[in-house]
Amino acid sequence: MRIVALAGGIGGARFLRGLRELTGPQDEITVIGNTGDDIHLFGLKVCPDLDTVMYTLGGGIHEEQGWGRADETWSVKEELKAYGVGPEWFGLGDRDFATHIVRTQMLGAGYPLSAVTEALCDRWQPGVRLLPMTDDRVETHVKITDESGPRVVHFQEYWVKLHAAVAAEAIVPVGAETAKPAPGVLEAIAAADVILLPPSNPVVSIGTILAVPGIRQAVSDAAAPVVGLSPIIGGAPVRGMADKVLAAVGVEATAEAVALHYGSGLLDGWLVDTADAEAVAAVEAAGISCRAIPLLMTDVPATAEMARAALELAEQVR
Ligand code: GDP
Ligand code: FO1
Ligand code: CA
Repeated sequence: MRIVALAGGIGGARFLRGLRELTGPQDEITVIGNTGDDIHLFGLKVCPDLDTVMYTLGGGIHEEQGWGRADETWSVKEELKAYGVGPEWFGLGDRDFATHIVRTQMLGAGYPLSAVTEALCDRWQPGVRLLPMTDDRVETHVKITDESGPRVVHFQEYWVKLHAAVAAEAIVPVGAETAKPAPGVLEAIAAADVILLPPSNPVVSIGTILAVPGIRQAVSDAAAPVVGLSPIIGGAPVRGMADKVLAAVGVEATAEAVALHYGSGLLDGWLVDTADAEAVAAVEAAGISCRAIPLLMTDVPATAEMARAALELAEQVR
């Protein structure tokens, strides 16, 4: 089976680990990764969501943290601090730095991000084909108003430095409007037997991928059923601050509202947690097949069970 998944960082990566567990060598999983979180720091290109997927599936992730490398050390960060060179609020460890150095060197030599990602994955062997949504530069920015007045900050500054503590007034995927899908993205979507939307952030992960011209259309035009899993359980994100960026696009942080935000034009099926079973009828009334199952990714077997339910729902709506 040819499976395509659109993915952000932690939620996407953990779901993919369950999906990979469930599937076999005869299945082909193509992951279209969000690059709107990318940031240039210390002259290096950092791709948090691609790296989170690559490290998680490749066995190099810091499990508890969900991002960055296991067994990390911080000498470079300390040395940069001694020079007074920041930002200090973004934690790049020594092992992680090597990834960004290799990536930046290859980009500088003229390789597109998709080729660089493939080269990095040669080492990590994630067991999926990981494609960036685009080879073009896209950076999500967030409009806020704080004591210094109205301003726009990079998504990482909003998320990591400001902890999304101020309201997000607008989310702007800068560069998305002129970006082209990376090679293989539209082809994979068109050839898919099933398209999955993991429990990733609907605005700054999946929303950004869908904002690349051609991708949303390709997903809704695809012959394959499209099934999503709610990142919201019981009216709150399981982890992180997705409610803040949902508010910026006028969407309530509920499993039902996120389904309606994607809409029946995009989604054929939607899985909500058993805690949100009362949302099933409303989602189905909107023309999206819906089931309630446990959606907490507590371990790989529980996550594989979620993936199994998503593929089963895809069969039912096909
Ligand atoms: P990020 O890029 O690291 O923020 O990761 P994603 O965009 O892929 O996913 C973030 C979303 O994953 C958050 O909104 C969380 O609510 C959701 N999430 C994290 N863990 C779980 C889980 O165990 N179950 C569900 N349903 N959602 C989860
Ligand atoms: N998230 C944090 O909350 N603090 C950090 O210092 C941090 C560093 C970091 C370094 C590399 C990387 O790939 C990811 C990193 N993240 C960090 C996670 C990343 O910023 C995610 O994009 C956000 O958590 C939300 O998507
Ligand atoms: Ca992200």
